[in-house]
Amino acid sequence: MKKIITYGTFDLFHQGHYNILKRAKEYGDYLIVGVTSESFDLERGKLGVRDSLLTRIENVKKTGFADEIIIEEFNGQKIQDVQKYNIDALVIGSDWIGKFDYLKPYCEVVYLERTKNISSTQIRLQEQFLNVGLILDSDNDGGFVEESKFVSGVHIDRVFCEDLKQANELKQKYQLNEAYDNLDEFMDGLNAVIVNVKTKKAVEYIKKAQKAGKHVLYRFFEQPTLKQIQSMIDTAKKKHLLLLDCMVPVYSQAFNQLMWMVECGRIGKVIHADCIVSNTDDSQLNKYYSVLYAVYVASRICASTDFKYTTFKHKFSDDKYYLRASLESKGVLIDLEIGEGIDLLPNIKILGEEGQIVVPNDWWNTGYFEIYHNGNPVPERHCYNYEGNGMRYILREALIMLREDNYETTRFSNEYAMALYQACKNITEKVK
Ligand code: C2G
Repeated sequence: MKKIITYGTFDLFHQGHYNILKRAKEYGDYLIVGVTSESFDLERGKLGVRDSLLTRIENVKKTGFADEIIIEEFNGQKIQDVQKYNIDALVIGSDWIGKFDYLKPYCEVVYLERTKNISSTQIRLQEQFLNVGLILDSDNDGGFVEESKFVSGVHIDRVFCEDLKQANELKQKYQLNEAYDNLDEFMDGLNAVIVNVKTKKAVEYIKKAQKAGKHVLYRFFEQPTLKQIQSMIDTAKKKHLLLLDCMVPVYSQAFNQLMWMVECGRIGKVIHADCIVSNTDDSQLNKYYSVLYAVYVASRICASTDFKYTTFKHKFSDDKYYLRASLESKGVLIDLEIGEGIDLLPNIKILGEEGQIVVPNDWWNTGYFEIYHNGNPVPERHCYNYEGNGMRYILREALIMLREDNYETTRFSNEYAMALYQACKNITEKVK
């Protein structure tokens, strides 16, 4: 009996998938189909997958070609599968030519012509598409252009800058289609705008974009007034527009898995946490996010935004300071240390009754953490393949929200956001 194996995500099942399964089955007597798990797709950078694993399996099953369906969960599994299931040939579409030649010592590797003019990406694009413009005031795009390339359905088309010369330089640098210094012309034809400006003008840009009916993703550098934020939220609600603060940890898979482990009691009841953030020129953070990220961590660990505070600030100069805040809520004490313009060694340590979690280095952009269980000096190591600077996860969230006609993300509701902004204000104002 000739045993064949083939793999795929099989998202939004289409004719191309049907054809390859049919031909793979015809190539032998027994066909095993490996369907990719959600975490494996995330890890290999396939972020736009729409259907659940069960739906994708169900669709493969319905074709009647698969004698057996397995789940592909990690890199290198193909070698294990070929040996485990005694496979004679791997059959896969021609878009993978050469990529699986490493399996040739184990089985025959066959690349079959891909079905033309159809793909899951194409179907996704027809359904939801964000044509985005960038508003910048420096040569730093926050990584959005590079990150958008990983999210099908998001296209960054153009850039606006008050200074046309700089706009043109940015257009060149990021290989965009157009450069503008006129905001109305810039917004014409876009459905979303990313505001990544360092000055207080950010709020003005967001308001203008909302007035023109655009969805807005923003990165602040300094906190606007709570009244300004509330007014932006109200407009977004009224006009059914997205308004997303680009807070990486809110959307990062690795960071959320870490917090879910805390929530489900992996280290017992939490007693204390240290969270250190450092914002220097070369870090991706800024004054706004270093405080906000730290407070966000505190709110996740305590499951509360209602804190008692004590704060301490040491100023090195006008733009360099060491800020320390102790926040207490629900019997949990969180010590935040924030270095603005100075180097601190960033990390998070969470102490529970039954163990500790340690996230070394730039925890807001991490894929790695350790869990120490009481009495065991060897940590449980968790490693997630976290790629890029996290913005791709925010762009993906924006698409999902639009698709579901949902203008308030459950991960970061307006009420929750306002409470955090208030907490940030409390900390920074107390120590002015
Ligand atoms: N395919 C095809 N024609 C298309 C689209 C897809 O023949 N128009 C084939 C692909 O070449 C692949 C299979 O259908 O053999 C599944 O495609 P995807 O769902 O896109 O999965 P893919 O990302 O190619 O994963 O480990 C996973 C595998 O490497 C393949």
